[in-house]
Amino acid sequence: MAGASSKDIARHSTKAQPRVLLANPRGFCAGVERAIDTVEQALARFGAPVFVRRAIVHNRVVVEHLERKGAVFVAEIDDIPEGAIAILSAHGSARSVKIAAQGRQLRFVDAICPLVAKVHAEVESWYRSGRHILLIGHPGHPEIVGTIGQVPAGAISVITTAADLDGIDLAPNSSVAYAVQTTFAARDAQGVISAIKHRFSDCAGPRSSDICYATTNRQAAVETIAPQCDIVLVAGDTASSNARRLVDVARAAGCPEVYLVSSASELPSKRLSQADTIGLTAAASAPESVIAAICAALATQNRVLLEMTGAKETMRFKPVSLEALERPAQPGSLEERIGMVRKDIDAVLDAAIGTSSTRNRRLAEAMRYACIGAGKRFRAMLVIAAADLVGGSKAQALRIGAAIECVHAQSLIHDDLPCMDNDDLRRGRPTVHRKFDEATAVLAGDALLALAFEILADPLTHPEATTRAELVLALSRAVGQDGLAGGQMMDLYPPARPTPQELFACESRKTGALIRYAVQAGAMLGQCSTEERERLLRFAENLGLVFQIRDDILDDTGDPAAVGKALRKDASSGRKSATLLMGLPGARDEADRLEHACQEALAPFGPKAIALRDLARFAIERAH
Ligand code: GRG
Repeated sequence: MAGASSKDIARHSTKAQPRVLLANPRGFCAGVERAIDTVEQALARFGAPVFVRRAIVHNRVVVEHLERKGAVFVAEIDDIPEGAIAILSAHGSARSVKIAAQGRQLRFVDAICPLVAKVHAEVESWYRSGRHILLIGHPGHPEIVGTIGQVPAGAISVITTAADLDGIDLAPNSSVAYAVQTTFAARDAQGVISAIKHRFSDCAGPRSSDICYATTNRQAAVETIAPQCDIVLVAGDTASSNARRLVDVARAAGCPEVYLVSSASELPSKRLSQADTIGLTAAASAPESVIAAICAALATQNRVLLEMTGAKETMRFKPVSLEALERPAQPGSLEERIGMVRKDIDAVLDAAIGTSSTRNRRLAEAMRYACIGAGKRFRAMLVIAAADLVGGSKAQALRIGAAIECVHAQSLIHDDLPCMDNDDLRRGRPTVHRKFDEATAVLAGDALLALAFEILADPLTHPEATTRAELVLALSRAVGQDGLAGGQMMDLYPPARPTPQELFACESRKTGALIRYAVQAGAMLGQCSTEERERLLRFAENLGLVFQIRDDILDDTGDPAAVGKALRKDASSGRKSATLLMGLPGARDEADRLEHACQEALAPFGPKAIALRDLARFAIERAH
């Protein structure tokens, strides 16, 4: 705390009502929100305990809140039981930490702030280009320890002030680069960077500042209010570097008395009661609950709370994927089989899109983005399982599966367009029109649809022209007026009060048609009796409906991070879904009934139908 005097406070005592100036922005940043969300999502999906190496963010209130939910905070990887679920903190971790986590067979994800990850990438690239790195930061801080740990020992020297350069034993013509701790004081960093540039003529630096937007904005905001304040309160933890920097900045800007408080119970009540103007800011790791409690305490002193204007923050980071926390697939399990099929399907699609230099690169890129590397590959799995049941060729089934995935990708691209569902996120990443643009999205969809038919009509898919023609004919029907396009129209323009039958007629086309086609096409590759073919079609009809009802249930109850797209849209958009029409319990009962019908249709096939049976179970149990 800086030396304050009651005289200073008296300077403002003529004002009518004592004030609190609320610095803006303050509190949580996008990286902190993402890290906390990672722990909470992991707890919600996998249950306690979820181990976290080090404080996920430097705030005791946050840590205790997560502990109550079942998070266990540990100092080192060795403190975590083998095979457990673990999360690495937002400050970033040295490579050796990840190697240790792999050694203990942990299922772990890294909640590193993407802006710290950017510094890691810069440091690594400068190391590779032969530069010595001067890292401006506070020695021993976890972010600095993590950044140093990206490159071999000795490749980085940490400095905090310009004077520290005196201890660096490098000739002035050495090739160097500098990086900065993301929570360093912006003004202090400038001085050190100038000194580095003055000393070394060959000095590289980051293209944009390493100091993060949240640090910069919070420091600027407190700097603006501090000169008008008798006291500045910084909500935050003593372990938090960005909190301590806010204290430094407030003091440097002329506030005589600055307090770092981790909760309302630490407020210096007596000093506050003597102050006219109090400033309040909060570190990027300080939760809103603490800020609100401090405001409430200040409001009881008959103070007027004034919200100051400041930079608007719109930064949001993609959630950390929790896929790595899933239990490793057991050999021969559905998950393992899906994993293998995914690689094969991606390879067929990649080759089919091709790399011809005479074609439009952007179009090919958008096509690849839409159909490779994501998606459950449920429909492709169905073709392979159905073909296997009737003794068909796996290679042929794979090509048909790839063709179906092209149509599926096209339907998702178009479904996401602003003229339809207007979605920004699909499969956990920006939709095609968001990543590229609308025209590219429409054309990528068109080209994928054409590619689907090209794959089917290619003799590589089937040597018999009649089978190829049947495959093409059946797919045309599955996508046209009686299939996806017709079903989508029914979905977009439903009757005012649809009956469940009308809803199922829509879903049977929109979603069911492609699922039916997958089973039908797989069955075309081998031998089966008419009765068996009918059973397979009955299975597929019920499966298509289960799949869509599960989709409706997920829209109502699912986890958007797991599903990878915006949820709860059905109710707000007025879309008629199974849960809306039948209620959640009714939709669940209907899905159970349909799954039972699926299993019944397969019963006479016995163990041969295990793969199809697994897929029906998956359709009803899936969380994404
Ligand atoms: C194909 C000519 C043609 C037109 C398309 C836009 C449209 C017309 C139809 C919409 C079809 C649609 C998006 C139906 C929803 C089907 C559904 C449940 C999709 C989600 O499938 P998943 O969960 O997705 O298998 P992943 O990402 O795992 O592949």
